[in-house]
Amino acid sequence: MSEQTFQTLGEFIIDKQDDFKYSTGELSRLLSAIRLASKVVNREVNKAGIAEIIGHAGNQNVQGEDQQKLDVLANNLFIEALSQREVVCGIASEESDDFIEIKATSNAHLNKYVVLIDPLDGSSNIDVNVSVGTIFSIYRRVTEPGTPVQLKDFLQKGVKQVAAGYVVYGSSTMIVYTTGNGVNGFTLDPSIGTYYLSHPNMKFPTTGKIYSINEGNYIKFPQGVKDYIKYCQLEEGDRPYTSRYIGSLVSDFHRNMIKGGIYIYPSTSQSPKGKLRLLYECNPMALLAEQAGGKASDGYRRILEIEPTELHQRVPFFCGSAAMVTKAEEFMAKAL
Ligand code: AHM
Ligand code: MG
Repeated sequence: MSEQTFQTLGEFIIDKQDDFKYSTGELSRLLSAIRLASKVVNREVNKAGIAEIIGHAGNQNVQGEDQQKLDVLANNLFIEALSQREVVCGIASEESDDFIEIKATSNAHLNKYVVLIDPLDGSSNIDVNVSVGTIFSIYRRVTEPGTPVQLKDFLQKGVKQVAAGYVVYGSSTMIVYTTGNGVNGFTLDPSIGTYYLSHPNMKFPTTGKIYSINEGNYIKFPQGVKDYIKYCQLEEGDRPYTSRYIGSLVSDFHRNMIKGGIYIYPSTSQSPKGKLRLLYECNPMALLAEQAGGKASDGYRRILEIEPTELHQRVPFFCGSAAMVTKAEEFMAKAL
């Protein structure tokens, strides 16, 4: 197939602009900023081994976890790209304690959007050459354009997202996103730095045979999760299922969306709220899952309906093929 028959991400964004209900071209500019920053991060991730930039930056993020140099770099690159398009009024990042206000430079552009981002998720995988990802979530601000952005602009339910997506820096680099009209995936041709539409209208198979969970924590899991794991392992019908856990949410989600499967990061006896962050990780993945015909829950409730109360809030996360998530929820309810 000649390259002319492929649609580039840039063309796709412009083509789909009119499908978007606000249709002002602003969201297109925002997505273009993410596209550009992802290419720079991709370059840095790819040369991490040789550039000797692997390692800890020496400070910790707000959750008290070690922050790696590439996290800092990716954070800065995305913030810089998003700040320059006259569209975004505020950015909140998993790597920063508080949100950042971006001031509009002219009245013509009273920046309307807030972006929440996990710039480099799964970064503990970098020094062993395993895939990492960027996750982003976009909302329209709820406060008046032209006034300082406020916390409440960020603390919106996931159902209010106008777009969400991820970049997976894997054996090939892909950007996968939704603006509420299905999910599309684009693969980067690194030789010319262009993303091409490679996975149009992505859909989770309604059920699957893969379960992804850090089983090493089994002893700390709630009874419902333990029972569901035992169900996955039982020799009956199409079971036992296959266990696959990369430890990189974006990659585990991406594989499960293509092959059919469930990802679970439950509460544990040590971390009753689980590990993953509602605003930077779970909401964007939940919107993608639902837009692809899948399902996302905290074991009992729809993720997208949860009212956020703080920026770095954590939540248990069950996400993937709809029938599998429903089955896991049944086990959770039974064990109550
Ligand atoms: P991070 O944001 O600090 O990188 O943590 C999120 C990651 C997910 O990508 C992954 O699924 C999970 O943490 C793995 O955690 P664990 O090592 O506890 O299984
Ligand atoms: Mg993360």
